[in-house]
Amino acid sequence: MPGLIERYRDRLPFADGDPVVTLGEGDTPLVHAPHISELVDTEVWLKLDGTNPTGSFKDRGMTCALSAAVREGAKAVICASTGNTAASAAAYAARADLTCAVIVPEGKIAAGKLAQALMHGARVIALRGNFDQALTLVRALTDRQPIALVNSVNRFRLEGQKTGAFEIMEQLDTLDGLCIPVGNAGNITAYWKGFNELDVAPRLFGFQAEGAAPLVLGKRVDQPETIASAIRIGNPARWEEAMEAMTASRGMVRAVTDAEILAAYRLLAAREGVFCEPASAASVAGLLRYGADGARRVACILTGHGLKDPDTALHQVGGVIACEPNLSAVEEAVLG
Ligand code: AN7
Repeated sequence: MPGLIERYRDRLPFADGDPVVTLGEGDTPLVHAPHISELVDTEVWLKLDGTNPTGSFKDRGMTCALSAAVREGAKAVICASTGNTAASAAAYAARADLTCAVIVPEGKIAAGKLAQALMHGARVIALRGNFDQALTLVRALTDRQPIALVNSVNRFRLEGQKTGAFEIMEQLDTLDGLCIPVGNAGNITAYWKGFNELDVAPRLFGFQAEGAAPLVLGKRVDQPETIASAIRIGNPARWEEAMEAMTASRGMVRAVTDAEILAAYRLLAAREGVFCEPASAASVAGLLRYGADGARRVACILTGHGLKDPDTALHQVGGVIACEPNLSAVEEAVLG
């Protein structure tokens, strides 16, 4: 399957012959979730966007952001990130032979994402501050330096991410509701754009972590906290657009606790066979807590892969069973 720009060129701001930086992103599985469907008495589908090349939905936007950067003659790109954007920017920059710097909150990003950004050759800067401070600083820096900003304030990111809506509607004829985690609020804004372009209007149910829920509270959170490090964001860049999308679609933005996020995270892995990261599980946690509100067919966006953060996973589950290398010991270990 070709990458997103080639597949959707007629709906993306790229002409034939423009440079394309791709890793074959998109075309991710949309799978039915029988167990969760039964729990909420609604038909529930899971969009496995963690199966993108670098393990998150960010690749949809990054193919467009990096392709546009190359077209504009940029030599370097930069982003602030809670993890996934950094890994994705680093990979696509490596592919395009551009220099990349990423600014992440010190000690608050998952091991898998640090490993990716470093392996792809990015300059990784650990800020003694949070994501919101990092984003403010990179915005100021890119005003001074000729470096392309590839956070979702970059419009090409949203153009790429709207393709998630296209893919869902190619597979399902109708959709009543979309459950989606909200951090910097770029993805929910992009989905709404995608649905609008198709003339469909599922209700958008956005979910934030309780300790990082500025849209729910209606005010900035100066010290956001949540186990879901990807959405540990207190001042979303796409605040107004996201609120408009939820209002226009007759949706809602609501909060889920870390305990609810972790319960959904375990349930998805143990009952549906889907290992996503904690932030992604916020979409399912919200659906389980608040119900589908009359929507009969719902899709949950599972934005990132569980392998990003093995530390959080290993804290959630029982340990391994040590065993001597002989048959009776193995038999006992296996049968319990
Ligand atoms: C798995 O990587 O902000 O509401 O710097 O990694 O569009 O911000 C990540 C966000 C949801 C929220 N799920 O999306 C970053 C970053 C996962 C994420 C979100 C993120 P937005």
